[in-house]
Amino acid sequence: MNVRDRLTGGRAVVAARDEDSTPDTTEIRRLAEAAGYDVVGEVTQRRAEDLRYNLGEGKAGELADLVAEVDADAVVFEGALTPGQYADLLDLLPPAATLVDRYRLVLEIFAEGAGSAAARTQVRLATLRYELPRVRRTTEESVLNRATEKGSPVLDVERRIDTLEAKLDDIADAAADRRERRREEGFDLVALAGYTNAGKSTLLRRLADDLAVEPDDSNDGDDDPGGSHADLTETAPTEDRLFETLETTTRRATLGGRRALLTDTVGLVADLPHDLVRSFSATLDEIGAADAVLAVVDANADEEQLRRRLETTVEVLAADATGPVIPVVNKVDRLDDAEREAAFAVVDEVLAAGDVDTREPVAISALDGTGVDALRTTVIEALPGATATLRVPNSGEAQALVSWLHDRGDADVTYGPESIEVAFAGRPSIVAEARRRAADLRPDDGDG
Ligand SMILES: Nc1nc2c(ncn2[C@@H]2O[C@H](COP(=O)(O)OP(=O)(O)OP(=O)(O)O)[C@@H](O)[C@H]2O)c(=O)[nH]1
Ligand SMILES: [Mg+2]
Repeated sequence: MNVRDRLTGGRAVVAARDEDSTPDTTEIRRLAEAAGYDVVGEVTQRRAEDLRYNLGEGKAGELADLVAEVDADAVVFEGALTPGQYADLLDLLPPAATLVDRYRLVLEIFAEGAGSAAARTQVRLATLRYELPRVRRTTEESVLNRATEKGSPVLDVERRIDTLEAKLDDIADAAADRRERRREEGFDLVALAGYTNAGKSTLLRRLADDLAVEPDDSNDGDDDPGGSHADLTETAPTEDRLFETLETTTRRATLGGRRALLTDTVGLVADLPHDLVRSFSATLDEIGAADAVLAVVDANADEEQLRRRLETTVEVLAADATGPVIPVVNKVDRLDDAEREAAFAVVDEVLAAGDVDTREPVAISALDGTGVDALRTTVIEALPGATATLRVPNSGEAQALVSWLHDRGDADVTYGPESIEVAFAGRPSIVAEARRRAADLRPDDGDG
C-alpha cells in the first residue's frame, strides 16, 4: 500500500476563478485528492482578478461562509495567490481553516510522498524558493539587514538554498557519471516524459524486461563493475491519481536486440512557477541525457485539456531534450476513430508550434498493449544506429562473439562451411567494438 493511501489532509473546499470562462475544477480537485484532501465543496467565479482576495470580495465572503457551513479544514485555491492575497483571504476564513494554493498543494504532495534523499532535497529546495519572496516581503527592513546583519531571515533562507543547490549538484553529478558508465557499457538511454497521469509508468511496465532489474553480466567480465545499478527498481506503481510517481525509476528493456535503460520520470503539471519545475532537476536531467524521449500523452481528454497538457510538456522538452522526441498518444482504447483523429490533430498542431525534434506520433494503449510493437520499432529507428557485416572463422570464440552480438543488437547470422557472417545493427559504439572483436578473431587481418 502506498503511504499516501493513508493520508488525510482533511476536508477541503476548492476555490477557482477564471477571467474568460467558468473555471474547470477537475484538475485542482484531483490534485487536492492526491494530497490527501477530501473535497467537500467548491466556489467558482468568472471575473477579472481582484487585487485584495483574488476572488471578488462578495465571492470571498461566500467562500468563508461555505467553509464554516461544511466545517472544512482547508481551502484549496486553484492558481497562485500573491503573499498579500494569501494573508487577506486567510483572515477572512474561520480561524481553524488553512489555505493552500496550487503551488503549495504540489509541494505538499511531494513532501508527503518523496522517499529518497535526493527527492527530499528537491522538495526542500522548491519550498525554500517558494518562501524566499514571502520572507523578503515580510522582512521590510531587508535592505538594511542585508548590509548590516548576518542573521537576517532573508540571508538565512538564501544560505539554505545555496547549501541545498550544492547538495543537489553533487547528486546530479553522481547520476551523470552513472549514465556515462552505462552508455559506455552500450546501453541506450530512453526517458518517458509527460503530463502527470498520462500513463508513463504503465508504459514502462509494458516495455521493460520482466525481472531484469539488475543487468545480466554473468558472461562477460567487462560489463559492470558492480553496484552501479543499485538505483534500478522493479516497481513503478501505476494508479489513477495525479503524481503517483514522485521519483525517477530506471528499468532494463530490450529493443530490437539492443540493451536499453528506460527511465520513468516525474509527471508535469501546468501553471507551476518555473523555479519549482527546475527544482525537479533529476527528471529534467534524465530527459536531457536520453538518446530518445517518449512524450506520453493521455489522449482521453477534451481538446482544451489535451492542448494545455501538451503545451506544458512541449515547453519542458524544448528546454531540456537533446535526443529525438517520440509523441506517444496513449489510452486510445478509450477513443473511437473520430476522437482519435481529433487527438492527433491537436498533437500535430502543438508539436508543430514547439521547438522540438519530433518523430511521427504513435497511437498506443499502454493498458492493453495496442500499438506497443509499432512504438518499439519507432524507438529503435530513432536511436543512434550503425550497421556492419562481420565475417569470422567458425570457432568456439566466434560462437561467443555471436552471443555477445545477440545481447547487444540485431544480429542476423549466416553459417557457412568454414566461416560465419553476421549482419549486425546496433549502437554505433557497440558496432565499433564488434568490428574490433571480429578483427581479433581473424588471424591475418588487422581490421574489419
Ligand atoms: N484506459 C487506459 N488507461 C490507462 C492507459 N495507460 C494508463 N492508464 C491508466 O491511467 C492511470 C495513470 O497511469 P500511470 O501509468 O500511473 O500514469 P503516469 O503517467 O505514470 O502518472 P504519474 O506517475 O502520476 O505522473 C492509471 O489508472 C492507468 O491504469 C491506457 O492505455 N488506457
Ligand atoms: Mg507514474
